[in-house]
Amino acid sequence: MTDFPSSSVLQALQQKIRDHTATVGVVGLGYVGLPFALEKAKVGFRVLGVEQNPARAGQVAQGHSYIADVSSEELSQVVAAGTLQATTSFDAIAEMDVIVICVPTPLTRNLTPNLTYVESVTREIAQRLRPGQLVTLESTTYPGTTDEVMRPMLEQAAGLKQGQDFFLAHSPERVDPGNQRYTTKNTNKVVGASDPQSLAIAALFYEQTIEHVVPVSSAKAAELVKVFENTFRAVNIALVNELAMLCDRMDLNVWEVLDAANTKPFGIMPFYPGPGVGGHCIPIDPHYLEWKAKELNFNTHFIALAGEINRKMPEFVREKVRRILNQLGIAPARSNVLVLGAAYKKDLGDWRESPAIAVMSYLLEDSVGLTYHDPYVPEIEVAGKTLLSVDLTESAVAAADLVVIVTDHSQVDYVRVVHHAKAVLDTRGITRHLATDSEKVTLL
Ligand code: SAJ
Repeated sequence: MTDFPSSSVLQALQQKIRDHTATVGVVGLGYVGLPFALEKAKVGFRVLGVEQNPARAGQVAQGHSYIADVSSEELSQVVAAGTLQATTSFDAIAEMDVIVICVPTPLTRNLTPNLTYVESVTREIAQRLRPGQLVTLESTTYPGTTDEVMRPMLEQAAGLKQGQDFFLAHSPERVDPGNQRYTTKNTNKVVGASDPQSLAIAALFYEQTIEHVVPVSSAKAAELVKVFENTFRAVNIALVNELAMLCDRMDLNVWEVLDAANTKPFGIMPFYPGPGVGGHCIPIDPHYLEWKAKELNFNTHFIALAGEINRKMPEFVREKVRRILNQLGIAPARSNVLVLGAAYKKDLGDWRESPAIAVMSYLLEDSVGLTYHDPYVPEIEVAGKTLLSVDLTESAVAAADLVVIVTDHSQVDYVRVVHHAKAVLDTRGITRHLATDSEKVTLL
């Protein structure tokens, strides 16, 4: 357990955290905030979610979950018990002993950080900040945000001092949407703060519901840990995407090469090519680090290159579609193409930043007769058009000149799809180990 230097403010907060009588505010009830709020409520903290979207706040108040990894049954239990409430107002911020910020950190159109959510929330908190509160930022951002952006706003508006009157830390979220094995509770949690009191109290707070907390020496270090983690993924995914494009020129099967490379018992980690990189993390977070590095006159070449390669993949898929249609003797404008998958990755329904949307937009540009099926995504917007997911029937598959697998949802029967299809482009390699009519299938 963490011991503290004597300070009544600190000791009072320490006690409330230890006996779970602290009131916890969670700002932003999305795929990070809602699971977090639920875990804190389940151990008895009184949790108040501040959610800008009134519909979402209403759904939480009804105990209805809109996040796949949060069960409505568990949510309604804590709502009924009164340990979790939701509001759209910041008025109750002053009542909160701990305030956890889980708001989006998107990019602007020219790939620079957009901290408007973080700044506006910090402004609301600063107006109500009082001695004895702990504020932690979970949103992924560039190193320096907590100390250089949030701290001055909080200290100046409230006339309070970090580490003495209030406490401030950064603890990056590590949610892997859809991951059944690693959850908010058992995923190691990094915590950093720029004064020892804030670090100690923040570590104690996270230790109440997370099995292993990893303290680091500053908020900046914690911010960099997270953007490094996502940069690691972006760069490795880009490496295999580039390999896929090279194998295409060398007439080699990139899946065979990767499957064989991954038999090496040490020193390698599996990554696979795909139609592009989606979600609200991997295509975005590394550019926060790139932007900060540029401020220090430092070029992060890997990040720029990885982003460039990953953003190229939807067009590579378009090229493969054109090539296959050409081999079939069908002009794109006279073709029917069925795209399987709209979500950015398998077994979930999130299609934000999904490469499937970029692929479908290219196919519409080529005047392809486009339909799509995604069991998790009933409707999408592509290039200003609303498309509805079609039922995955044998006739729908047979009617297509080409079926393009873009998201490899587990519940789809790919053997049946290939059996009834005329031709298949598999951008996820999902059919490579299945007993299918392989001469119909082109792998990315
Ligand atoms: N992808 C590939 N090839 C791969 C792996 C992924 O093309 O080998 C694609 C996916 O299809 C998806 C995108 O990249 O479109 C991102 O996939 P992801 O597996 O990184 O998943 P995210 O973005 O939902 O969640 C990630 C977390 N996932 C993992 O670590 C496995 C983790 O990086 C972060 O906790 C999370 O982002 C976040 O919130 O930052």
